[in-house]
Amino acid sequence: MITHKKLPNGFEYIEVKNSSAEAKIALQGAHLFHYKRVGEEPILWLSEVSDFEAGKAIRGGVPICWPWFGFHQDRSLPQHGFARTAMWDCVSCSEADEKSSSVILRLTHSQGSLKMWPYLFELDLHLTISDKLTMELKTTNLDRNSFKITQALHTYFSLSHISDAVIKGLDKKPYLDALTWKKEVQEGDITFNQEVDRVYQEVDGEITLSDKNRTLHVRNENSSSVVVWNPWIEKTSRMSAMKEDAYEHMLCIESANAFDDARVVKPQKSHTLKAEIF
Ligand code: TA6
Repeated sequence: MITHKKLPNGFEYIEVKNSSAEAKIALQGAHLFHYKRVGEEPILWLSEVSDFEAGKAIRGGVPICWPWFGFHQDRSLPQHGFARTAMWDCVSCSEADEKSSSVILRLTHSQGSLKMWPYLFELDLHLTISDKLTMELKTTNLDRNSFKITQALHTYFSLSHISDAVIKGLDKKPYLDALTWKKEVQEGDITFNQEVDRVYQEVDGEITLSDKNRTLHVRNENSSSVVVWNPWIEKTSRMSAMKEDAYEHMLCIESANAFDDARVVKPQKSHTLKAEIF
């Protein structure tokens, strides 16, 4: 069952329920803020103090960072682009069968977007909700000129506890440490006992995230970069819409086209960043 809903403040979202999973997606930012398989704890982390307000990004779930990841040269422009606070249109909602539902949301250029980024575009997020979560972010260039994008499906995973978390699949991968801006190489599995903010490059295989209760798999397509982020204690205390212990139960593993993995999209051409979580 797929239902359009509104919070008391008018904030709109789509609720999906089928026999394998449930999900909630805000029209603002095409922001998936809840995904849970039947009989399991939620897979996505959502801040208990997140905003659900026009113009403010939801803290948690899967924010869409587009058409730039991170800071823009012009610091007056929003970190992680404008797509996550823009209003998207619902193009289609359908149920393949009782186990799988599909939702497609679309963002196109506007007067507001052209002031920040001078290109004509169409951006679709296609979500397939079943016992596997599939996210396909398709950028189509409607402009006469090519444009370059960086982007991320900025997924916040929910954890039993950060001290239980182990990431596998990035051994020997180069990464840019965003805390020092130095290039490093990963040795072995990733575990957490301090702030981590890294952009892994040359990623070409499956990644797993294990905690006390489960192992999740992340598989990306048309992407060779993955961001791993946990703000730990001090950064969490400076973050918006996060309780001081939030870092203990969230970890971001972001399917990206970031830094060296930026993509140029030619006129009338498309690029689709795909992530599967299962
Ligand atoms: O993806 C990691 C990161 O770039 C961190 O540096 C941190 O800033 C995080 O994103 C959250 O950014 P936000 O703009 O949502 O507060």
